[in-house]
Amino acid sequence: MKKQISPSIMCADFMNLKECVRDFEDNGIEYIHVDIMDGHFVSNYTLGTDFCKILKRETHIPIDLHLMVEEPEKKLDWFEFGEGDYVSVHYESTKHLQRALSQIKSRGAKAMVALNPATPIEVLEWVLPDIDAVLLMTVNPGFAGQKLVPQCLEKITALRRYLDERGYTQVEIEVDGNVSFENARKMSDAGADIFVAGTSSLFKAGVPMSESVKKMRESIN
Ligand code: S6P
Ligand code: MG
Repeated sequence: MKKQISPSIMCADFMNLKECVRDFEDNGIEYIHVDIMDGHFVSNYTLGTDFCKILKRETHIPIDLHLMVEEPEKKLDWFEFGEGDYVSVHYESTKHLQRALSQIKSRGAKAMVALNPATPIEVLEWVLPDIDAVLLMTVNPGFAGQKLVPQCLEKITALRRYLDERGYTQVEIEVDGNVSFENARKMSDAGADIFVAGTSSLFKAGVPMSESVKKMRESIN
């Protein structure tokens, strides 16, 4: 599977978002990771519905919507997404995971389950037919700038094996949290396919995006 980059736009300079999106386009960025937090599932607020709407008008790059909200199945309709976009819901956030995943698929988007570092991969067993990808959190969700939870590297390897053994070789693995150039290489070797790039890599003041993207591609390929 082709290794892809999904920059976390909550790490961008909000005063220069337009420029940032042009930079993504010029550098062949595959997805834009949009973190949505509700202050309950995680103790923070970030971006919201209007932001997604504007972003979808501004660029052709598909969005990678990461919903860190309670009961996402009741809120999916609030967001604009469709064909080509990825949408992830947390296993820990809903009693109706399968319903949420079907709702995402019915709109033509790719459905992902997100797992916190402490959540076992085995919870995926009965939703495997409903998913296109798994988002493995490699930090506890809520904030940028945290340190990798080290056992998550082994979890990537275990997840790849788990999916392959069950015949789900096409299901991709996305990693999110402290995806530095160094960690990205290890994550890629372990089997990750999509890399959420935040403050640890692409968003460093004074470093041109083209340089960081090149470095990231070298790390993951
Ligand atoms: C965290 C959120 C992430 C962060 C990203 C930041 O809850 O889901 O997408 O924005 O992890 O990257 P970094 O490199 O600062 O950890
Ligand atoms: Mg995220």
